[in-house]
Amino acid sequence: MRMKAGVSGLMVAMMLAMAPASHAQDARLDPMTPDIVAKYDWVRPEADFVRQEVMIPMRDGVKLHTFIVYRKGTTDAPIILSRSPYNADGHTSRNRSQKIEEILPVADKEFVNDGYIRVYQDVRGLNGSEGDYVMTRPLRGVLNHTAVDHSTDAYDTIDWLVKNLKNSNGKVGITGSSYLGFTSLMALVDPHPALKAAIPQSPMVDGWMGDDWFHNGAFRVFGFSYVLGQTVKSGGKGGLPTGKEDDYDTYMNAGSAGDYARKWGVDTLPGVRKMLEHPAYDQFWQEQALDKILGKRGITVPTMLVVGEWDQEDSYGAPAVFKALSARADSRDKVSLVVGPWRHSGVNYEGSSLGNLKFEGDTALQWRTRYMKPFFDCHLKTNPAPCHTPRVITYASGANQWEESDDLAPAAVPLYLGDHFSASFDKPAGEGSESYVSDPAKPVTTVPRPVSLSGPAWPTWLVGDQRFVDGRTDVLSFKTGLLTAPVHIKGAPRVDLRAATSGKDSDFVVKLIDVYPTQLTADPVMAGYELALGIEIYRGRYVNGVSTPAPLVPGKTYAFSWNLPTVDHVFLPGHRIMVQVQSSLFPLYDRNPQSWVPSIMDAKAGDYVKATETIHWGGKDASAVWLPVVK
Ligand code: PG9
Repeated sequence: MRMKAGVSGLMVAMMLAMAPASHAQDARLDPMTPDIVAKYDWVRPEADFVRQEVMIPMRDGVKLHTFIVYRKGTTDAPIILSRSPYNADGHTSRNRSQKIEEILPVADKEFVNDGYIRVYQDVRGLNGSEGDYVMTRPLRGVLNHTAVDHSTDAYDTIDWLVKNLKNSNGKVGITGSSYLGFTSLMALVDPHPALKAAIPQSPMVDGWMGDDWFHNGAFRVFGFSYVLGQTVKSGGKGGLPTGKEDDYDTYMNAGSAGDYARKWGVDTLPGVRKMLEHPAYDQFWQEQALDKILGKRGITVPTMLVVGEWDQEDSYGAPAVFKALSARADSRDKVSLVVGPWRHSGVNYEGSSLGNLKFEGDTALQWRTRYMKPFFDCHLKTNPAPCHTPRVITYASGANQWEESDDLAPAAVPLYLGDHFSASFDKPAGEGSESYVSDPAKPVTTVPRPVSLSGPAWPTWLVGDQRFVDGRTDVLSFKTGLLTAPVHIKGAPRVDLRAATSGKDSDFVVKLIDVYPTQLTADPVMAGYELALGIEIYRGRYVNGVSTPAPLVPGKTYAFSWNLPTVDHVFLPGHRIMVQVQSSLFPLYDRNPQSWVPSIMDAKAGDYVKATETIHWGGKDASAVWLPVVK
């Protein structure tokens, strides 16, 4: 340090004292200090919440990774738990904000702002949790010989939470959509006494009947991509490396589902093999069907089941559980059903529109504030107001209004198919049939090509305008005249298709469609629109029993019968009702070879043959869609 003239000795002493000590220079990091550190706490002191990360021990010693989030100062608080395969850390760190409403999913806002504790947990074996992962792990019993399942894991988690969270009031609710809906339902089996309410949303209930993997025996090949992403530690994320091609071509070029799995190297994954090895409704599926399991046991915990009217993944589960529990005197009053105008899991997001459809305001928020919050409040708060939960809460699309009722309507009013492609509530005077050729080399596409099943169109494909198949000779469209009065349906329409095939196996797809007026100046996009209220497939080989596939007798007329998804819809005057029939819905579902093969998963190129499909109308074989008309 150079000194100015005249500086006193005292000043020199002071300046030396202020200079950085030489040992501080010595404390600088060695340039070769490794740069990776274990943790950064993004929750800063100014955050308006507490976010605890804990490992909760289960009865078998496995610890499950769990995040507990609540607003600072929360006391005497109910807990809402979700058990997820999709990363509890991610569920509780949206935006990395310092505001609680901004880190949690939007649907949690009303709860944490009203003093709830929110808990998200990684299911065993995934993300931060220990243990082995079995996809939708079956309950202990025939398929699961271990001591643990999602029912015990929920029990042990709830036990730990109520004993360790000093600011809780000891009451727990469970909720979540899809896989999280499945884990919510599992918690109802031998539930912990502190579990006071459940809201399973679009739960995966039966993977063969009509949830994620199969629908009435027809297989959704793109499930392999999900399995890859969820069950492979390294290299699994990002889906199959099929490129950006049209899925219609990609699946067609591969051949059968088994060929597709082999082509993309996923045939050895246990999750894929389990599907390939169980094409029929055998014990593997029967023993996992949660509607059957809960129907046998009943429930003790008040449960509100939720499903979207256009749920493209799990439309089957919630209504099936509602039906099974409603049939039991001990459970009927504990279960309610919500059907809203949503896509899969749409209830947790903004709900004022879906594709081209517009509703009256944010229907998802409306449900959350009018029904979900009061339901959890009345069961979980310390001194709650009494519960007034309607048994059935539905949004009537078409009329665009919420409805409360005691039950769905039975599918009791036949809408008959008739001559000249007519449809009518009156049985046709005569009888006859219409035919088409179904060619597995040119299956009917699910949505207009190019198809991307994992692309942005997937969540809204069910509300797409069905006019795109007009003109195909392998799609039959039967329709009513202009309606002069509203037709209100609330429940699951039932297809009764009297059909014959020239082949030995065949699929049938039925779409129930609201045809909008061709002049619609108020909403030109909807002019002439063909809006499906349900699109569902049925695999013919199961007509004599879902676990006993058998060849069809060529030319014999069968009664193929299956349900369309549960809806609440008003067909307005000036509209028409249409029923479309076809024999493929590709590439969403694998192609039926239409010749007999023991397992369609392994059909070979030469097995795929054209078949003539004949749909009967009138007389003793009167095809109809039975509508759950509200009287
Ligand atoms: N539908 C998804 C799923 C549920 C259960 C098993 C596999 C997939 C989901 O959205 O979570």
